[in-house]
Amino acid sequence: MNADLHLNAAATEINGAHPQWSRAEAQAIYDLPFNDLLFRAQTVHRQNFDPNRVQLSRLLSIKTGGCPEDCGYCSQSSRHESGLKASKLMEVQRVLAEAKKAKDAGATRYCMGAAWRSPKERDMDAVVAMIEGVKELGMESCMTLGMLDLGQAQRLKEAGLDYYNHNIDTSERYYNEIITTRTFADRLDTLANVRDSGIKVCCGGIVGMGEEKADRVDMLVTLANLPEHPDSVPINMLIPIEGTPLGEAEPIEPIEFVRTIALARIMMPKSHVRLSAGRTAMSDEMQALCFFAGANSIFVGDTLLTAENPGEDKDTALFRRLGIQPMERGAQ
Ligand code: SAM
Ligand code: DTB
Ligand code: SF4
Repeated sequence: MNADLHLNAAATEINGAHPQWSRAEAQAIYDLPFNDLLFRAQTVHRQNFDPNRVQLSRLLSIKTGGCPEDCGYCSQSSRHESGLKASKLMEVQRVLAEAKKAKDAGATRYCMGAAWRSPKERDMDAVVAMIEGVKELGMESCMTLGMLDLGQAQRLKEAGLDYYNHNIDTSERYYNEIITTRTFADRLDTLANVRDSGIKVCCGGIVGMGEEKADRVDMLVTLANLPEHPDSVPINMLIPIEGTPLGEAEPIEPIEFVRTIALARIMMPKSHVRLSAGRTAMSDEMQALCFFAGANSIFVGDTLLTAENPGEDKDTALFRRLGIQPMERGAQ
């Protein structure tokens, strides 16, 4: 079947909302000849964004390790022997000093992550102070603290939180192979609470966890069929961590990864698709293909939460070679 046919056939409008996707439609696009897929993804990208601008986010782990959850990929779960040292919630002033450095290095969004199942009441005052401080610096704020009920989400919104990251991680079908301590439905509940409180949603997943191609497609179909598309869609490539159940996982084939990015771009045309974890294991050429396929956000800095990231020098050099400019704050 040719690409144009899919262009017209794919996605059905329901009640004037964004198009709903069937698995079959999405799978057919994922499977297009690579050049057709990339051409189409780049066309959608150009209709919605400046193709030569990429948004820069900076991550900080505000509470590391000792997490009660059993996510099979994660260095921070207390159930795996990753050798990571657990630490307590960071002091607000230290977090804000790091945020200031990130701002000076060009990041427009500051993302703070905690290894919690969900935030505890006793931690909320500090978390609120962190959000307020990041906002005062003139950066967008993002947090990822685990599950939230509606009241917690509303409290974060009142503090001025712009984005909340909570990933579905994989397809509903494959999910139980990776995490048993919280369900796929729990994840969707948290996403609904975040959305209903008026905070923008950042939601994506991980590829390269031994899933099938159909799982990658289904994960994106779930995201694209949410009541609203997430504002940001982080696509992480598994960073295999020694001592975790996925420490020996086979790396994903790079072309499959690029296909995943392209499908995300096509199905969620106005979302920022983030080329997220795993860039240290990618060649410059693979990253360039991901940008061509519609990725337009990255994490900068030499650490993510606990794992390595390429760092400023490498990214500056890559951007120069590709003629890419950082996106301004709040710009498309
Ligand atoms: N504890 C919170 C939670 O899980 O909701 C927030 C932090 S958690 C580390 C954020 C996301 O990072 C996970 O949902 C997962 O998608 C991603 N992630 C964690 N470890 C990873 C790894 N080793 N490789 C790739 N992505 C990873
Ligand atoms: C997301 O999707 N990726 C980021 C962010 N959201 C919080 C985290 C990546 C973590 C990579 C592994 C680590 O640093 O421990
Ligand atoms: Fe805990 Fe989040 Fe890691 Fe899961 S991904 S073990 S919830 S820190």
